[in-house]
Parts: sequence; C-alpha cells; structure tokens
Amino acid sequence: MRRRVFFIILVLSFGCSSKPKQDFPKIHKASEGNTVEIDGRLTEAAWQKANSTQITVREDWTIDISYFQDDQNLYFAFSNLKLNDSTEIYPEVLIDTKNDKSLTWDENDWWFHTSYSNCENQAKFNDYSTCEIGQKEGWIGNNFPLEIGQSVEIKIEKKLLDLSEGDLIGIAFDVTDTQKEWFFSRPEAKLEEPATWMTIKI
Ligand SMILES: [Ca+2]
Ligand SMILES: [Ca+2]
Repeated sequence: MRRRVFFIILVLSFGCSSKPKQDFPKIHKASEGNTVEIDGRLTEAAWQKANSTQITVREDWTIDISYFQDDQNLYFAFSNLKLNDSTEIYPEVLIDTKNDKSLTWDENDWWFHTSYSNCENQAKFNDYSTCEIGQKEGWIGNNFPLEIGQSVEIKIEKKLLDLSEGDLIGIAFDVTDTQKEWFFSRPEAKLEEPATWMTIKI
C-alpha cells in the first residue's frame, strides 16, 4: 500500500513538471559569407529573409524593422524614419542579454540609440553622454542626416553582449524624438521595464 501511494505521488509530480516547453521565435540566421555594409541601403540579400516587425508612429507613418544574425553579429534595419525634411524619428534597440525580465534595468540590459551619433549604455537608458559618430566599440549604425528613402542599419557584435548560440534574449524596438515620445513595436513594451520586452532565441 505504501509503495502504491509512493508510485502515485511520483506519477503526479512527474506530470506537473512536464509542462509543454515554450518555443520562442528564433532570429533568422544568414548563411556564411554574408557581409552587410552599414550604409543605410538595404541592398544585401540577407535583408530579404530577415525577421520583420513594424512601429506605428501615426496613422500615416509606419516604421519597418528588419533583423537577422550571422555567426558574429546581430543586424537591425529601420526604414521610413525620415518622413520629410522637417519630420524624422530615431531608432533604438533594447536588449536584455540574460532575459531575466526584471522590472528595472540591470547590468545585462543594453540601450542602443542611433541618430546624429551612436549612443549606448548598460543598465541605463537615455544616456547621451556616450554618443559618438560612426563606429563604437562592438557596434555601429549609420547616422543621420538621412536622405528620404534611406534606412538606418545597425550591426552589434555578439561578443559585446556575450551571446552564444541558443541563448534567449529579451528585445524591444522603439523610435523616439528623444524628448517626449517613444513608440514601440509592441504596445505592452516599456522603455523602463525589461520584463515587458519580447523573448527571442539567438
Ligand atoms: Ca547596407
Ligand atoms: Ca536583465
């Protein structure tokens, strides 16, 4: 009788622990030999197979976002950032490299901002003290001014973020005027709260 009860408890506890494994979307991986010139022109074949999403700024203004990876880097492209000569908006990529979904920023949460220069920080967003034009340590984006029709391409080295094949990361995309407005690809995403970012597999 005791053995039977033990067996039932064993079966029940096994049943509870074998929840279906959640399958997260994987960032498309480009084949080897791919090179992307960070010039704001999405002429490289790899962009054709990239993942994509959008940000709605206004009813008549939508930003297209594409992203993919290769062995060494993550690549992001934001298109339609410049609406006309007096209206433009600036892209940001937020990455929680450990996907630990905290309610406030920690040391493994990164902010990448590209506008007239490139700015980034760990554990801190909106830090414009780090901005420099062009290549930064471990990443680059082509800077404004943009011609109408030109995109922003961003390349981030995986080693900067200490990422390996199979890692899960939290990620969010936004565009901002840097003063008052931030628009996200998913309505639930918040700049201040990594827990609200999307989970994706490297
Ligand atoms: Ca290019
Ligand atoms: Ca984190």
